[in-house]
Amino acid sequence: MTPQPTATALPFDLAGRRVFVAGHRGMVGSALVRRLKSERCEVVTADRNALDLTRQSDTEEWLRRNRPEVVIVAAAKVGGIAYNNAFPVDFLADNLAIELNVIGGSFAIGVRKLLFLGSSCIYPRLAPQPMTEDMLLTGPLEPTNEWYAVAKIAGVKLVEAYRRQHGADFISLMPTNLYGPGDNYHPEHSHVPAALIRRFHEAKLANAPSVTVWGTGRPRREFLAVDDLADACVFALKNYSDGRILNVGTGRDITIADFARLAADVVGYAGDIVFDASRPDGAPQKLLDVSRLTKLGWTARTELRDGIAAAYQDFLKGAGR
Ligand code: GFB
Repeated sequence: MTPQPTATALPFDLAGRRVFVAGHRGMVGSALVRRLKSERCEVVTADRNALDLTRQSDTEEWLRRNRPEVVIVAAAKVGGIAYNNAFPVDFLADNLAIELNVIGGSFAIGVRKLLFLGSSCIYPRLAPQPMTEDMLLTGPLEPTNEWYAVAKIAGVKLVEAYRRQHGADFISLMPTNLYGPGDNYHPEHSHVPAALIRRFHEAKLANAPSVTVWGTGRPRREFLAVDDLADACVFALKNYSDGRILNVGTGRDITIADFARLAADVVGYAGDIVFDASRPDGAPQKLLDVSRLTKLGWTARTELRDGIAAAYQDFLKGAGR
């Protein structure tokens, strides 16, 4: 039997609700678990060895048994520019499977509210900057991460489709590039903030005369602290119910060269920075227009330098090993 949607009034109250954070071991999921501690809700999670979200019947069965009322889809196969480029099947197929299973399974058990996390790479490579939510599907994607982007666009559309066809209170947020505690510090698979924290740290210890940064250093990126994203997710769960996607960022970007200098400074590396232009730059600029979220009443709080300093402390605590 198809569950009947229950109209949800805003603000949506999280108090007393069972909230499933799918992907709680990842950087985003663990920030969500931290943030939800200050809401009076019950957080439920599933360990990877107990539940593989790419398996449909297992996921459906888990959801039926655990009956969350709220679901946050923070589970995804993620990685930086090189990882995305090298494993197209994994990025496309795993993410599509997770989306179908978690979103479809949530609807099947009558979940009251679901939040899906997309990515700023869903927008066209050469979208006018800053990118508004309306830029979705207006041009070709950046080739280095189009597999991931196509999967995330499918997720966004699935959420929209459940709302349109069944009136489900499902929403999608599009975070910009993220960094923070719990990041993946793998030298090849990571995103640029974690990669550079590790590389500058190791160069500092080795007294290396120079550090290589991929690409030309000219691309511009907007970096959001993951704890700010978690706060935006809680804000959106409570205050947003609309089929339109919602960008989450700081509204400010920086060149990779300037970001590398900032990271080197935070880590305390004083040697040279050289650029390896044989490595891909990816999209020339990714800056989100965050005015819709700002008008709703949410803005990012963490200054980039402070956030990178906190991420470095996390790395030093052993997260990077
Ligand atoms: O973080 P990143 O891999 O993701 O790379 P994207 C950002 C920029 O940093 C690119 C440069 O211009 C890279 O060339 N860069 C410099 C480096 N040094 C390094 C390094 O050591 N490692 C990495 N990784 N980059 C991501 C997607 O694209 O955007 C994700 O791959 C996600 O899946 C995210 O969608 C939002 O910004 O290029």
